[in-house]
Amino acid sequence: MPTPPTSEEPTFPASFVWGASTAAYQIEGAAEEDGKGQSIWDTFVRRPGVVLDGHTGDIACDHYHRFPEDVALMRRLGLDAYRFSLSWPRVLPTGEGKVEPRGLDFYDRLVDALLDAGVTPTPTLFHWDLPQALEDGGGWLARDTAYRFGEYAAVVAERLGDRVRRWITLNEPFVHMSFGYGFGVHAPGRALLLDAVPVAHHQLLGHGLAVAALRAAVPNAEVLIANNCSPVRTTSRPEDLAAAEAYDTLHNRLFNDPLLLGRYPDLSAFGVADPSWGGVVRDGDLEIVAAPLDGLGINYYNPTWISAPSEGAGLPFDMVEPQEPYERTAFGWPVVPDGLTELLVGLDRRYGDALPPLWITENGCSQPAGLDDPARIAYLSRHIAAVRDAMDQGADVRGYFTWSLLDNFEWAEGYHQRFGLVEVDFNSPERTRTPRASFDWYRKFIAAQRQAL
Ligand code: GBH
Repeated sequence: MPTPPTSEEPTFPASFVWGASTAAYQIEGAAEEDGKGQSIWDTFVRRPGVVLDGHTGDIACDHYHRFPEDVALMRRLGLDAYRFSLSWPRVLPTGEGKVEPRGLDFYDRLVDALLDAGVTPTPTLFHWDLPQALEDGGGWLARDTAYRFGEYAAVVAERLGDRVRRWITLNEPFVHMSFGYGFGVHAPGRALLLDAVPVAHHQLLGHGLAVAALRAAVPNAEVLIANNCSPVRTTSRPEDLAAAEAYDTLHNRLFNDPLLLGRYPDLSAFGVADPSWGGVVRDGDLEIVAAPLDGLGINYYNPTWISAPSEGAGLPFDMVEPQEPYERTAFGWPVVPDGLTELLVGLDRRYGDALPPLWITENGCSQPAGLDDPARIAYLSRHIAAVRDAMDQGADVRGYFTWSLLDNFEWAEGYHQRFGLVEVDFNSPERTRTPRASFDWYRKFIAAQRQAL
């Protein structure tokens, strides 16, 4: 049984930002409209067997055509901010060179509609839909892609920077590296295992180049990155502790250390002994990667349980199931709100003065279809309380964006997992939207926060 939400919700500072998140490929649809180029997801979903039931994002929520309805929902919800992503191939069909003005016009209209509704637009530049033309040149395994990303950031900032101040460069570079290039379960579908590690550096280099482009084009730009971070849990056996440390290095520190400390963690547990990773990390790169950030975005879903590697494991750890009988989401993910407190406080302890303000850029859960979703309400309430606990223990957290505003294309799961505050009927041509009970709960929660001030 889900824990019911407490009647007394915690109070947050007046400036705390309440938001919701989505991503371009997961909601926009209009995959071939207005000159948009192909992304790696447009091509990946056509491979047999990679997405459940062969679902694609061709139409998705049809947000490209129906965004005014979605902005009206956000206004009703009383959101302070909306995190969405831009489709790189909509703006630059081949990833570089010729700009598609109709693609930029779409984001221009969206930004204006949001501002009109009193919702702060908070765009992410890259949420996994790389232009296919760049993948054909090596994708994020190629250093050049980082430079193309910096140029794309400049194009977008030039157009939207008069109205958009807060930006997010990348979404979850760890997940893109591991699911996309390591295991091949996401686009571009490459299963390179540890040979995927250069993808981490090239994304981070692209991030740093984008930070510079945004600061050059946008007065008082505030730049964040959204990292998927997971607290690591294990037993007290020394071999388990060593495995947990290796996992923490790959999942969390490989991204946070270079961004915040300007150096990579020791990767010798992964057979990478040379600090330049065989020439991937060049002189001067880390200064670009470590450009000061205005905030660190955290996407939190659950902790990861690790034990010492079993015989023949290709990695220095095993991912295991927790022993405790946690409540599970419809996806089967364990519900562990105190993992979020542990994560935020842990970052504060680990990075100290080097840590910029924190933002929860994603947190939410998949629940069964239907409008009555008490388990989602309980999930949100408990995780928001966990953020408050972390703040009470010293973490500087400035905002919370729930994943997601709408049911959407959940990557390899297609439309089978539902994360929305708003239900979307993917069988109706109108993609009818209906707010769930959790929508109402969040609306009242946000209103109560304002009243409490
Ligand atoms: C995010 O990724 C994405 O940014 C977003 O696009 C996506 O829709 C959303 O989350 C929901 O999936 O094996 O049980 O320990 C989340 C990355 C990676 C988080 C897998 C949870 C494993 C759960 N996820 N992870 S479990």
